[in-house]
Amino acid sequence: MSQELKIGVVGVGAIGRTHIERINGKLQGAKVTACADVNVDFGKSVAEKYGCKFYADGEEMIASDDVDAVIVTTIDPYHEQYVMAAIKAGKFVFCEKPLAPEPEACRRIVEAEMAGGKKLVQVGFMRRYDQGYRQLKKAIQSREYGEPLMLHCAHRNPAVDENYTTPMAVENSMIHEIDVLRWLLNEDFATAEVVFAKNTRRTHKNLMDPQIMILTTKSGVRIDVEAFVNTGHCYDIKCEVCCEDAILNLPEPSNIEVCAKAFRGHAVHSDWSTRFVDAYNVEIQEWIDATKAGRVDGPTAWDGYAGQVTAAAASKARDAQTVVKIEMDEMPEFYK
Ligand code: ISE
Repeated sequence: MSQELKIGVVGVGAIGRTHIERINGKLQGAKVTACADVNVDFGKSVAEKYGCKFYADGEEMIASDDVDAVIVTTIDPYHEQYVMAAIKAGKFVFCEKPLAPEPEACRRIVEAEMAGGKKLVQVGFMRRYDQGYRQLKKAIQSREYGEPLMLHCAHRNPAVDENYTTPMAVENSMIHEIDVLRWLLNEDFATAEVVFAKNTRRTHKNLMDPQIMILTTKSGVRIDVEAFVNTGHCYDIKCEVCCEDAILNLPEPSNIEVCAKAFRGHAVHSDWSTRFVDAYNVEIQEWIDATKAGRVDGPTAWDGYAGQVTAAAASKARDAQTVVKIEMDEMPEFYK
């Protein structure tokens, strides 16, 4: 396909709108031609702003000739419905993480995609497109520094609102580490555990913060991930990989160093949308290019399923305060 890819976006909340802006304003080879949202008045105002056609019914938009490919950015529980509609229409679909909140729903998507006989689904795990993580993966996979043995990671947000509860540390935040670490190390996890630190005074009654998730991979790599979502001061992502012959660290995003007022240092990010803005741009551009070439190059529906199986095990481990073994089906040939 050489002409512009016509994209339909289902769900025009914040992330949906930033994807529309990046596709229409920054990226090449595609245009958002339609959008859909259950909130009709708001959806219409977004469609008007970006000059695209509005549909109150997302499934109708997906089936229409107005769109060649679909982006799903609704709230998580509706992902399955629209991804399934895209598979039914035989259209490529990019779905923000998580593919679906429950592993069973992800599995249904996997089955539907395999039944259709063609990979169509990509999951929005944008960290795989961050230059720093890409450098780490290259260094690990080269084995120049020996085998990776253990990893120390941190996922720190400045603040979350009162709707963010204890399970979300795994399911909404550390799900990113679950995916990116599985991709970095190129293997699945064997066990999960989640322990609590002393609660920060900034948290509320429905959120234990910070938490530490401990994962082991099938080959025995040991990983700890700190989720501290009310640091009060920064958005900070760390990933230190201890290999046999070297310690590899995720680079800090670059920023000028300022020396002033008896202080020397550089600004740090305060939000994920700026920290990973380049990764999002690369992710969507690569998705557009692969879609036009008739391929899925990024995280697949199987990766979405594997992530949710791991997250469900970690949640179970947290609730029972024990170590949980991760049971996952064998990856089908279709995804290899
Ligand atoms: C949010 O939903 C994200 O996806 C961000 O990347 C993550 O850092 C944040 O903790 C989540 O709440």
